[in-house]
Amino acid sequence: MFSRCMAIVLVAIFCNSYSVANAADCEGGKVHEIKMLNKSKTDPKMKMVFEPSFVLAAAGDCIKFTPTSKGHNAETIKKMIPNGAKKFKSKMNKELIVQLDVEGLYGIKCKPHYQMGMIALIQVGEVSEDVIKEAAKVKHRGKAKDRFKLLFAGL
Ligand SMILES: [Cu+2]
Repeated sequence: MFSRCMAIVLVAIFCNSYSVANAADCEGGKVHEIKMLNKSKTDPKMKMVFEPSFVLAAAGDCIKFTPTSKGHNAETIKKMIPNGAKKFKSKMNKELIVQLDVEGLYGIKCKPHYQMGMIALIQVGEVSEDVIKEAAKVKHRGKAKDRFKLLFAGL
């Protein structure tokens, strides 16, 4: 009886995680996880971060935003999204899986902590110098400014 219950529990866990991974219909694309954190795991002095804050993905890959810490969301930044791509926005403290089909650069922010520098950059596919220049031109406030500068310097 015990083992039968265990089996049911295991199947339930398996089915649950399977359906979550399947929820975005990633269709064979790779899933890249970005954690939303109060404190960086690699540099504890860094507060309010997406980790990793830069992701290189292929067209059709999915990004999974995980609310590891509470009090965060993830949403696209105006003018930092490729032409023809859909903007997206997660609810506070909720996981969001998005499939990115359009190549280019996506700027991401956490609404409550944008000024504190809680931003991320996602590159999908190859991007031209012009695309990088356009995205790098977007003005930012507070710590978001410095963190974007660092991310663009790495492209
Ligand atoms: Cu946040």
